[in-house]
Amino acid sequence: MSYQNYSLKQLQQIDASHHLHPFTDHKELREAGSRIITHANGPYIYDSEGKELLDGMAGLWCVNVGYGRDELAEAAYRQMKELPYYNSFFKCSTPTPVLLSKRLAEIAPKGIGQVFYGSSGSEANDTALRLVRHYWALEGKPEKNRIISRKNAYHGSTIAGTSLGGMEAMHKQLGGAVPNIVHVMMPYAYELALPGESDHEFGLRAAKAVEDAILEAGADRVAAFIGEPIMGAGGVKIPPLSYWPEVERICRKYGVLLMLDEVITGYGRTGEWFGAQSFGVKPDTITTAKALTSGYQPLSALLVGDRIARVLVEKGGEFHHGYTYSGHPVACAVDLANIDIIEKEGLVERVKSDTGPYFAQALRERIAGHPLVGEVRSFGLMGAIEVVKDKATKERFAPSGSAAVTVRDHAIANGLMMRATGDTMILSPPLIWTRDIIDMACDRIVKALDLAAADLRH
Ligand code: PXG
Repeated sequence: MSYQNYSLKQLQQIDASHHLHPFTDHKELREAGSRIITHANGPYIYDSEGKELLDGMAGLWCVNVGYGRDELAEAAYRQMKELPYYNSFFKCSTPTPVLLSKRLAEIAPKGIGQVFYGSSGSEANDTALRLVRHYWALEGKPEKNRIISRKNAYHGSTIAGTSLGGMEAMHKQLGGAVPNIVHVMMPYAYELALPGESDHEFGLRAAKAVEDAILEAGADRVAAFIGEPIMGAGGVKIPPLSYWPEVERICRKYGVLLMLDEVITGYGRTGEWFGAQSFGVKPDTITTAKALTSGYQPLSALLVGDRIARVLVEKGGEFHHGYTYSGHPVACAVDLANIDIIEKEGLVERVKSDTGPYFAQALRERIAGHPLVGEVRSFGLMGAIEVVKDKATKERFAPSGSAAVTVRDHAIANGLMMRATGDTMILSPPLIWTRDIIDMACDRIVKALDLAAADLRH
């Protein structure tokens, strides 16, 4: 590629003139200019000024095997030469999605053996929404079509994704969500637990909100409950261990399907292949994307449980839904190579028994005591740091969200790419991070917190 012929300034000017970015205030962006990432290797990304940054977010929660993997590039190259594209409509198929479906069925929780492909998490959730409604229609219960979700959930940015999600600002701009989706409280103990309430009790109370919503609508009107095992974009909100088994019990009691959105938690991040396994629940659908290909190709896979698949097959009738790129051969070839790497290098096990516990300990021992930090929490290689003005009262800095942005900017200036969401700092690094890299990241976080504390005091 010949971008080297352009200066940083020129690239920024062209970007500002022609490129509309996602989730961006374009006035602000055009004043500031964008940060242009030009290449990457292993755990590092590099910008057009040559600055090296440790990528604490694995791209956008996706580059689980790290950057610069020749195997993935070669898998794409080979597949493009052999068969760059053919569709899987009209009773056609191509070899790579066939083989990938078998592979995914092998690593998915037991009883989940079918796969529907798309190109993004949003598309997969659109599929999931249609599929559960279609399932109940096939079962002769078309009025059982309501979906229960959570406030502050993120399920994508298409109309279905936004509607399923519980992000207020997104709903406001949507001007009319898909009907019959309701949102209940999230399991976020740090802000929502009552004084004296244990984590366990809080988890049960948050699950009870799902039962209340089912009872309010009437169980014969509720199709499914959808949730991220750990809320990601909403701020790495880790539910108490009592939450998911209780949600599952409630769903089973009332005949409500359980849909897990594992676009972030899937493929090793929690120390198991899926968050479902970490929290001990058996969902009816699992939405996956992102780390499915470690972000090297756009691909999503909705994993579908046998209960739903059986009805689709037994009752028949067309499911009127699909995408040009459903089962794209190149994306599926890259995915097969990606799963090979995760398996060969034992990355899931490494997160569970080595780097995950070490990460938790490092956050606890090195970050939690900082005066700006209200709480640290992590699960596997997903972590959050709550930024507060007062540790004891949990008072935040005003305006809301500004303090975390200050910390983030210092982290980036000191060589660590992190995200700030609201007043929460987030980490979701590649699963190739070692103990040494975790130490290096913590050094940079401590420095960023110290510098931010000095700024915020003024
Ligand atoms: N579900 C979950 C749980 C996600 O995190 C999607 C669905 C949608 O995936 P696509 O591929 O359509 O983007 C996501 C995506 C952030 C951020 O700011 C998070 C996501 C996307 C963009 C930004 O943390 N998650």
